[in-house]
Amino acid sequence: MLELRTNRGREGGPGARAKIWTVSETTADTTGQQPPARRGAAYDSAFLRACRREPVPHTPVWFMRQAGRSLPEYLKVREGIPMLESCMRPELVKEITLQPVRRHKVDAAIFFSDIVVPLKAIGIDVDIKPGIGPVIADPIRTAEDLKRLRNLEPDDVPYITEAVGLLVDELGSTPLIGFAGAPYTLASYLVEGGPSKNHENTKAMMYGQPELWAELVDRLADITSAFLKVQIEAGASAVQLFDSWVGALAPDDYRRSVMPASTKVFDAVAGYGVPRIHFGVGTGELLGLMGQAGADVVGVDWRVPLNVAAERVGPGKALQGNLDPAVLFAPTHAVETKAREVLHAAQAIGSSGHIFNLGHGVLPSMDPDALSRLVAFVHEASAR
Ligand code: 1CP
Repeated sequence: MLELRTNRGREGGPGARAKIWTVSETTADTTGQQPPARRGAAYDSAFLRACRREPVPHTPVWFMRQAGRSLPEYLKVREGIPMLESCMRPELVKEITLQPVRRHKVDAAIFFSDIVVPLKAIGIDVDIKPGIGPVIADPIRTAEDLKRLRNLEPDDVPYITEAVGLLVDELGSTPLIGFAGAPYTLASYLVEGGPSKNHENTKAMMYGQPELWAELVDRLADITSAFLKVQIEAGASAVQLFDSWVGALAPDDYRRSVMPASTKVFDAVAGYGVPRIHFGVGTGELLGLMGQAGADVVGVDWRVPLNVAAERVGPGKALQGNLDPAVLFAPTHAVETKAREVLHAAQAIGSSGHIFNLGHGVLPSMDPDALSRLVAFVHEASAR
């Protein structure tokens, strides 16, 4: 069982409400006050230390999509509750977020939500259909459609603030990662109307109506920034910007049509001082640019070894990844051999600055025990 500690004690004594920080407090550091990332109970956790490229007692590990999917206890508490509705129930969000931390002993929790939650919160008709993913009733394809994308206000998502607050109180020294979808990936759902293999409509707009496209991703950057700010101000100690499908683009198109919007998001949350992680699938050719967009940590999928990724990203950034998720279906000895290869390749980054993860998310049919064994193995094999 996870030992549930409170982070309230340090600042205000047991029972005191965790302090909610604002950007002005964290950037106007004239009083010698430190930003929240330095004050939180998780500040010295292996995960946050690795994000800052500081020495760690062991390589920290967590898994993208660790909350939900493969866990029987998740399927049980979600029974009969539609996905998006479950994201709006703070007690349920807290329970689902904690489940993989208790079970696998991972070094960080990822907030249970979805990248389309902020879109739903501003009134977009979106649903998450079982076995499909997000489906948008009226796709956004014209300047008129764009008017439906208004800014997100904190009051639109009170359940997020509440759930994050509940979680940081329970998690104590275990960091909570907040997240959002990056402008390109969100745009791909909005323009296509749902999951898409080739992103035809998205690219047609990007190439054929560059001004409309720029306006779309700029608006999404503002919505995403607002969504991340809500999570940070409520106590998240790191954020991950998922650009899952941006690997569909060539570097020049990324630089011209996507990078300005992603940079806007990273700039918007820079003042908080919490580590910013950036991840996409199939982004081997984009790793350098994705780092330059403003990430402190670059997520790498399994197609590029971490030592090669380190060269592409350049100095000054931590790396996260990158075991092929499918390896988890092999016998334990094979999982350990492949995990050791990841740890070896990561040594190229230096003695610190690596967060172990999968190259993409946990798959629904994965054996949860295999994930728990992998966490223990990474901790043991990397112990300094
Ligand atoms: O009913 C269900 O259980 C639905 C399955 C599910 C879950 C558990 C969806 C639908 N979303 C989620 C939660 C979720 N989504 C989390 C939870 C925290 C964790 O990581 O454990 C996170 C981080 C996401 C983020 C997300 N949603 C991404 C980026 C991460 C990634 O995997 O690349 C994307 C692309 C989505 C869209 C989405 N939502 C759900 C599905 C099945 C999809 C992908 C659909 C597609 O293939 O396009």
